[in-house]
Amino acid sequence: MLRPQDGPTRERKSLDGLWRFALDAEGAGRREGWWTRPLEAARLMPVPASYNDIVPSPDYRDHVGDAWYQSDVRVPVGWEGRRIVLRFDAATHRGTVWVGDVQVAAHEGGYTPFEADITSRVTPGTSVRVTIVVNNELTWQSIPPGEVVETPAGRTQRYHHDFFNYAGLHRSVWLHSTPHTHVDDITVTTTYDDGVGRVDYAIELTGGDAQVTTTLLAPDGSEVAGQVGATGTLVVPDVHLWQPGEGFLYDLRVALHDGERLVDSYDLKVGVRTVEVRGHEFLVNGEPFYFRGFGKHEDAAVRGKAHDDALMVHDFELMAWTGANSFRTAHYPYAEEVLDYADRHGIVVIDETAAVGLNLPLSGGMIGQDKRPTFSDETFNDATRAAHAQAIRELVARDKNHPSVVLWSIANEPDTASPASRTYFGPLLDLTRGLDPTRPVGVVNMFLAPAAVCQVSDLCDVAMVNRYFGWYVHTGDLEAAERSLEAELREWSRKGKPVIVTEYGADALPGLHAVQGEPWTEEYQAAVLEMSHRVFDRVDAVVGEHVWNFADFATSYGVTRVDGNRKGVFTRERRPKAAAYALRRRWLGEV
Ligand code: BDP
Repeated sequence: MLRPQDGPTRERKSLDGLWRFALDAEGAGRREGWWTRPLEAARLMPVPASYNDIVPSPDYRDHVGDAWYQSDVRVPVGWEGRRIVLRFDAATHRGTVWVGDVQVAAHEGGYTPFEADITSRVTPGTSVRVTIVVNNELTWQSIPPGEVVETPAGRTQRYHHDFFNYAGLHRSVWLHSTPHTHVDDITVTTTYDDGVGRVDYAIELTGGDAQVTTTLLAPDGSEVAGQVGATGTLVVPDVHLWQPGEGFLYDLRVALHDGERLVDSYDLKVGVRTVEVRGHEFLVNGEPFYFRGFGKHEDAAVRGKAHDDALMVHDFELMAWTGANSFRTAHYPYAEEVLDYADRHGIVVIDETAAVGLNLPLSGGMIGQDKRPTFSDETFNDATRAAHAQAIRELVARDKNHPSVVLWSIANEPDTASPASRTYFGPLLDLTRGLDPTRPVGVVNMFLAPAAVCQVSDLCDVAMVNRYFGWYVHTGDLEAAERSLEAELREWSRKGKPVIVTEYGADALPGLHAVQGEPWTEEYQAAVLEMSHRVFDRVDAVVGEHVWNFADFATSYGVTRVDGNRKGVFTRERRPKAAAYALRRRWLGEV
């Protein structure tokens, strides 16, 4: 699905701002038709934002169920005769949308966009009521999953993943217009040989017939290649590659013509690069690439999981300050603005679905609390897999053209010690490869499924492993941790694939210091990283280190969480802990 853009044939209008808002834990709104009238007893809620921390009340923070947003939207007068589309960049975890009294869209999954053609429902120049009910319940069949349980306190949301279940309209809302005959989708794949680039493209158009032309433009606006036809190859002499550290981008301009008349036009950024796994190596443009960086979260005070350009640019600047060259979108697809930024700056991305917590023996760093089997008819079943498959389809459809994305992660730390995980994941890995044959794919492994136990590692292209030696295992004993980490990574090396350590680290409370190696101190967190780095440097198959986490983040409550997860090398306010300086020393050679 193409993003809205302004251009010679297209226009977009942001609907961000303050919307009328009402919580509806009882689900009355769907029975009573709240979309048919102005929301009663509404308060104003910012969009984009998670609603949970905006109002200081457990009713908001711990809300389970429906939440209604409503706004009166004026359709630009100049859009007469055009196709008009309403788009939500995200509604977490599902949303149903009405324009006036009519339902126009329903979407499942809180981290991918959806839209509705509302041309027949609106009149340019007039105002229309837009209502969306957003629901945050996680079930055995949602991605991510969870379980709503009845407790004396009422309905309570439980989940096995380690970040707070923020909800609401986390990303922008758009009204946009296109011509009726328009470019509906673009798929681009790239390669090069001997200095000559190839951009293979496929254009889908809808709404009528038109002649398709494609032009590839250099950043100075000069034309480097052009072609007629909905599918084809653009040949780029003296290609300037997209490289880690140098986000060189061309513009692919797709134009639809009816005779001389321009019908539609869409510009897509294109980076020419290749990705390949060969033996123990992960190659970008044929060169071994070593991932240095972080698992991140979309998380900040007040706004929760909302996208925010100021915070995004600051996070990228801080990553650059540490010397990072890459990150993983743990544990869900991030806002598209983040991938655009990564494209432009040559930052490498591991792109992850929201399939986190498919692991009943494990929960937020605690083991053995839940004895039920992970995969069964009553727990994660065929319907879960169908929802998971849809999450993969939407991720690939959204992000397939980003040069920064080099690897798909279709799940974080599922229970791959269970034999049933193979039947569950085999078809999903095949599906991903079918959707995108150009990128490797994997499943992020957890410590209960080491190399000899994991049921899916041979189905993955890359070993992505999360390990907490020195923290959950061998707490406070870095010598034992170093031996165990090395032994384990050597086991993984024997699989003959590149190994990326997608998580390692330790919690630290900023300001807590000790001269001895005491867990929770800043010194100990830095020492765990340094110990891990010594091991990584001894094991050739290790081609990447992503510290968990870039910054402290909110979680559900638990005895191992002190105001959230404190494994950030930055605090939640983005102040550095000692570990951030340790990374600068390693990644930039700064002393
Ligand atoms: C891993 C998870 C991650 C957690 C982390 C931790 O992948 O989401 O936050 O451990 O315990 O199990 O800090």
